[in-house]
Order: sequence, then structure tokens, then C-alpha cells
Amino acid sequence: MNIENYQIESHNSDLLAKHQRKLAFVTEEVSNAQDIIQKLIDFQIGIPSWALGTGGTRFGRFSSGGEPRNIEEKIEDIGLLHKLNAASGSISLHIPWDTAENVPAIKALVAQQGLSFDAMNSNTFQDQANQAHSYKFGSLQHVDKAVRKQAIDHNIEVIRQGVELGSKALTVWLADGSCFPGQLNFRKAFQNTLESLQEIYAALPADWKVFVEYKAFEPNFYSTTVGDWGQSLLYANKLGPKAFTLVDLGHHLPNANIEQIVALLLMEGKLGGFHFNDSKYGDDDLTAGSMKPYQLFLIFNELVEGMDARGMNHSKDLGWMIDASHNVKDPLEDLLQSVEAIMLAYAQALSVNRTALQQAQAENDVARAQEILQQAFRTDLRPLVAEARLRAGAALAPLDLFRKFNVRQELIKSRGLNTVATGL
Ligand code: AOS
Ligand code: ZN
Ligand code: ZN
Ligand code: ZN
Repeated sequence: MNIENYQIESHNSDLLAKHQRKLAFVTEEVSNAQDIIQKLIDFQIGIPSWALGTGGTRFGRFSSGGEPRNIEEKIEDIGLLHKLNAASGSISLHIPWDTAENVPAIKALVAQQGLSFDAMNSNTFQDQANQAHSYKFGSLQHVDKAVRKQAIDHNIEVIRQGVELGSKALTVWLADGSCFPGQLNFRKAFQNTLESLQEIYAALPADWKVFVEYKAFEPNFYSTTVGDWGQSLLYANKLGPKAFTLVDLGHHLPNANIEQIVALLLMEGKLGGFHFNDSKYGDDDLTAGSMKPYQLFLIFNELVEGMDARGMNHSKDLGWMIDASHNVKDPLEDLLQSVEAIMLAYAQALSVNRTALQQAQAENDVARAQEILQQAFRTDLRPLVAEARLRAGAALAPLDLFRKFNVRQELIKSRGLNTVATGL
């Protein structure tokens, strides 16, 4: 399925007059509109290889068909997203699900689609077919050294594959923990995990990072060995300068103040990256911005403030990735919606009047501070996000174009109705 430039141009020219009317209005309202547009053009979101098929729960899975059957088709799907929105410029691979047999061919395909490789993900939460030891009772934390060794070796193998491809980071998410009180010695589990991570860390090339992802619960329901940002930060600090915390928005206990967590991790120079999604209850993995758009904006508000305070490059210094699962929506439509929501929250954060906010904070003017944030959140900046796409050669309305070209039907035609993407 290919969308040609002229098709995008003709779609855009139909919408142009209306778009320009809206843009003119926002550009007058927002003093740094041009700067925001340029930053949006530079900003890219990594798409997870495991989110391109229909997700499911233990109660069932209802595919919409045409799912990518292999790594090549996953790359093609992301290339299509990127063509539509010019903001999905990288792919995050999961090993062994996405192990590339022909590395040069995969690299060529990624380059041809205008993409790059985001963080590599290891998998020690499932047992693979010909594996010697089981991860039923954990991997890097395991009481048996042989199991830990197997999990360490797997992570080192993922780094090796990532080096070949040209990735620069490894994300470690562990299901390790315990289901019942008494099952685990917390201190020993932590120490085993730390030692295992240290061996993995030692295998990192000089220009690589490792992201330690935390998660409050699931699949373990009593304790998780990397259960919150404090534990992740402990590991990252003990590991060294190449280790960072990864924040997945769905991995907190209810009502956690994620924006404050982000601010402090940034202050410590230990925020590595994100898994964007949204949730109402737990690790729901819903479309970014679909439940708590104000929270997403507040997170970006801290990100912009903190990155600017540290002189960081917004687009390059952190790993911006989506981690989502799609049960009822078309995965590609859902990803377009997530990217749009992330871009919008970023634009809103960039539009905050920082000088005025700092002054309100210094004067303890609480009402004024709230007004400043809500002014940014409530101004409709979607025309700026659309303008960034337009200038980057993408579609003014990606989802509409996706539907107009019957992309899903075309994918079903070429791949079949009963395809299953590897992954979750
Ligand atoms: C699991 O809950 C984590 O969010 C992981 O980052 C991710 O979903 C997983 O690695 C994909 O299987
Ligand atoms: Zn995640
Ligand atoms: Zn998760
Ligand atoms: Zn999640």
C-alpha cells in the first residue's frame, strides 16, 4: 500500500483554504507560533512494532485484518503512518518477535521509508520455544543463577542485534516480582536484578543508553521488582551514566502525579524516555490523550520547562515512544490519533508563557498561575500541528486520508483477513 506525494498534495489543496483561516487566527493569538511549528516539524515519535496488530485480553482478541505478518510489513505500516503525518519517524523493535534475518535488507527498507531505529526491547517475560530455563518465577531477579544468566545473555544478544541495525538504546521492562507475600526476599531480588543489569550495562557500547522501565503491577500482583520510579532511579544511579528511567504513563498507581515525577527525573538527568499511552484504571494502553489530555499537557509542560533549564535538545535527547494496544480500533488509525495527541500536548506546552508563569510562582499568585496554564491548554493549537505536517510534506488530515484511500481494505486484500502480528 503506497500513498503518493501528489495524492497528499491534492488532499491538502482541498483543505487548504479552511486550514489557512484557522492558522491565521492562531498565529495572531500565539506569539511564538512560528517557533512552535518548527519544533513540531523536528519532533518524532517512535512507533512500537508490537502495536501494529490488534491487541487482546485473556478474554479474547478481535482482529480487524490485514495485520503485518513480519518485520518488513511492520516497517511498511510505520512508513505509511510517517508518510501521512511526518511525525512517526522511528520504529521500536521487540526481540525475539522482530529478529531480522537479513539485516542489510531491513536497514535498507527502514531507510527507504524515511525511518530510523528507536530503542530495542528485550523479552524475558515469556518463555521461548527452545529455551533451557523458564521465566515463570522471574528473569534477572531469579533465585537460580542459570536463569539469570540466560536472561542476561538474551539482553546482550538484543544489544548485538541493535548495534547491527543502528539503534542506540535498550529498553528493559521486567515482569519480575511476586504474586504472594512471602514468595520473594525483596532485598535479594533487588540485588540479583542489579547484578544482572550491571552485566548487561557492561555490554553497552559507549554511545548507547539503557532505559529501565518501571511498572506498579501486572503480571505480578503482590510486588514488582522495578515497581516505581524510585526503584528504577535506584538502579539507574547504581548502574552509571548510560542508565536512565523510562516512564510509561500507564504504569503508576492511581492518581500518581506523573508530571512531578518527570520534573524530578529530569532535574537529576535521569529521565531517558517515554512510553506514551493513556489509561483510566491501570496499564490500559489506550490512545494517548484519550482519557486525560490535561495530564498529558501538564507532563509536557514539565518536560519543556525541565529540558530548557538543562539546555537539552527536545527532539534528540529523550526517547519518545508510544506503547499502546488496540482492541477495538484499527491499530493504524489509533496510532495516528496518539501521535496527534502527543504533538498537540507538546505544542500547548511550548505556548505556555513561561516568564509570566515564573512571575506568578514567585508572587504566590495561584489563580494567575492556573490561568496561564489553562490559557495554553484551552487555546486550540491543532492548526499549528496541521501546519507542521503541511510544511513537512504530510497530510493536513491524516486520518481522513487514511480512510479516503481505504488503507485497511487494501491491507486486507494484500495480506489477508486472518493475519496475526507477532507481539502482544
Ligand atoms: C509492559 O507493560 C511494558 O509497558 C512494556 O514496555 C511493553 O508493553 C512490552 O515490552 C511490550 O510487550
Ligand atoms: Zn511500556
Ligand atoms: Zn505496560
Ligand atoms: Zn502500557
